[in-house]
Amino acid sequence: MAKKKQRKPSPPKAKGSVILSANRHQRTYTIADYRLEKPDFSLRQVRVGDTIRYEVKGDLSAPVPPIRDSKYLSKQQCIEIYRWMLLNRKMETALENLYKQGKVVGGVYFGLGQEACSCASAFALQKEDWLGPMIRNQGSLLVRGFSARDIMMQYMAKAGSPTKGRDASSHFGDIQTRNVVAPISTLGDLIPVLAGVALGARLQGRNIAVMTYIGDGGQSTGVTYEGVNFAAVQNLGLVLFVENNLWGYSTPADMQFRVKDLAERAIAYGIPGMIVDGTDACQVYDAAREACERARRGEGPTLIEAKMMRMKGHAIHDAAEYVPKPLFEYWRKRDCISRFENYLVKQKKWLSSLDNAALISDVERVLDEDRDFAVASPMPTPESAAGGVYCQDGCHQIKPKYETPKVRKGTGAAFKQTEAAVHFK
Ligand SMILES: Cc1ncc(C[n+]2csc(CCOP(=O)(O)OP(=O)(O)O)c2C)c(N)n1
Ligand SMILES: [Mg+2]
Repeated sequence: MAKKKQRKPSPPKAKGSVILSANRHQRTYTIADYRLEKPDFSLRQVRVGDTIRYEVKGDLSAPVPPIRDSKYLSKQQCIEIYRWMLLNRKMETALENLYKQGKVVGGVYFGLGQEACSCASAFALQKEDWLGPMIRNQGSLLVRGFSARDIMMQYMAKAGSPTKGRDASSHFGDIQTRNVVAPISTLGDLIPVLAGVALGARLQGRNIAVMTYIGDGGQSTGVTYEGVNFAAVQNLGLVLFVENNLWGYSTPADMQFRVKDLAERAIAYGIPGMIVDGTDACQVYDAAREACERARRGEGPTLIEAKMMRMKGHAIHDAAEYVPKPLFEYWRKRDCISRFENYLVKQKKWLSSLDNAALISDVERVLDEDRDFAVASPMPTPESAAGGVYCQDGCHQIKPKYETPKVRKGTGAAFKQTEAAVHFK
């Protein structure tokens, strides 16, 4: 019998996060880390009697890192991103005030401290790409073409809002022109949906970038794994931002996962993973741009972990008392807007103090106009509840499966309704 020829083991192929070592007994993977500072502290739970609180352990005194120069952004583009970030923040402040005035119908979620991540990531998308934002990515929506007016009307459930008053928070998108999938509250579910959008484009003969986000908490869900794995296996152009803002509701990231950095998850998916400082717009943009380019070349998904801090509670009802105060102080010094402002005005001198002041007051003017318009605009009529959310008037006739209750005159029900009508007048 002919002796089987012993095959030499082939060197491992570069796949995903790239195997460096060809040593048969050990593999080495790389995770690109764009950060100029690597915060070194952890949070632990301390029980005192019946109460639980969190303590920070580590060095919180490090100096604030500079902004990393972008490999791609021009001076004009940097100023444009800065403007989106300002609009993002000021719009959320306006929403907070509207909520306190009782004008917002549902809750309000804030992306305070995360504006660089939302705005600079969406800035890397091209027209034919798709976006699937989560609740904190209102900046991404602004960059993608929604106005502050749209968003404020949405929160007040106004007739002229993107969902015509049918949803009173962030569940809106635009699948006609802006290529925006509405946020899905079930954490992780946007990932397979966006992967499906990329697959759809592929079937039409195009490779596009599809960008979405997941939090440090939400990335633990099973559907996150299923969605990213599907995109990886199918080589779909998913650009996944894992927004590690250190908290998922009141659970600190240190109690949510065991890996050092969430970007390491990329190794298990067999895709490239990278880490950026989520408070540095240039780092966020560069990583997003490179991931989008890979996607458009048909080279598959990228996982980008953006490290930052949720600077408010989970939503407006949450005062975030459980967050140790020194942590807020540490991240407040790293505020993405004031650092970018400093970079543009003082370091690069791309924006004079005068031009900066003019830019800020222009953003405020736009916001004031949009807020006044949104507040003055009407609520939807009750009859309109039977209409569609996405279809243009007349493009679909969606027949309601229910009807407005008809009350017979002279019955107790009619009496109660009249009373109610008088009461609410
Ligand atoms: C599958 C699923 N489980 C739980 C929730 C409830 N929930 C909504 S937001 C949230 C915390 C999310 O934390 P994280 O993913 O870190 O995002 P962040 O709020 O920090 O942006 C939870 C548990 C949900 N919406 N979906
Ligand atoms: Mg979080």
